[in-house]
Amino acid sequence: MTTGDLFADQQPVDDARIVLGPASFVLRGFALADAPALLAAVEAIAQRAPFRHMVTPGGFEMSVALTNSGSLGWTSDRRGYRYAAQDPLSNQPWPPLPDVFLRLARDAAAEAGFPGFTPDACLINRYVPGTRLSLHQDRDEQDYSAPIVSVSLGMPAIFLFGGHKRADKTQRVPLFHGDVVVWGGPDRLRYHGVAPLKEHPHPLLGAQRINLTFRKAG
Ligand code: MD3
Ligand code: FE
Repeated sequence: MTTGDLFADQQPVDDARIVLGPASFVLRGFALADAPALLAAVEAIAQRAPFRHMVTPGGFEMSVALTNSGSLGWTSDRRGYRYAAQDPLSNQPWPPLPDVFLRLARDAAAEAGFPGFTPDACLINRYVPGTRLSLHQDRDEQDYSAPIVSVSLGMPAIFLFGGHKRADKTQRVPLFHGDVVVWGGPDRLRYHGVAPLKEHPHPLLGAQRINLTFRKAG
């Protein structure tokens, strides 16, 4: 028996990266040092573009609250999902991407093999205990060759990483404060979601989880 068999049910580790798929990596703690600056920037963004519960085209209110930063922001209503340059609550542009966001997204993407990543959108999701995100694909962006970079802050969550079909088996990946995940190439359109959050209060954020996802939407 090889050590590969012994650890067959573990994720393979390559330095501090956990390999989720052919082009998907967890960078454990990559954003830890920047977390206070990232959270201060989120607060400033939320003063101009408050967190809100979007309504899906099917008429359901999402349990996750969200806002956006960048030249494009993701929105949803009865008419569908789309990226828009203006916040529909204010009819003003979304707050621009702060330097600390841009630098972290670019550095994390480069670390995972995607040099030159320049996002134009950051979706900011806010979870409280019991909140979940059901399995979905992210397909509202123009260019699937760009990766998505995600930053987890606050309470831990179980990320569900599926395959290319909704019914494919999902891997359960715990994500902690400061973790960064990069998804690209052949993994870009895989189904994914977040299991209902358990209450594990975090020193900086209390009973909340904030997730930033950086995208090239336009
Ligand atoms: C894998 N957010 O906002 S981020 C989303 O933790 C979203 O808030 C989750 O899914 C969260 O759409 C997960 C990670 C993520 C984002 C996009 C992906 C993983 C992805 C696209 C393809 C594959
Ligand atoms: Fe998603």
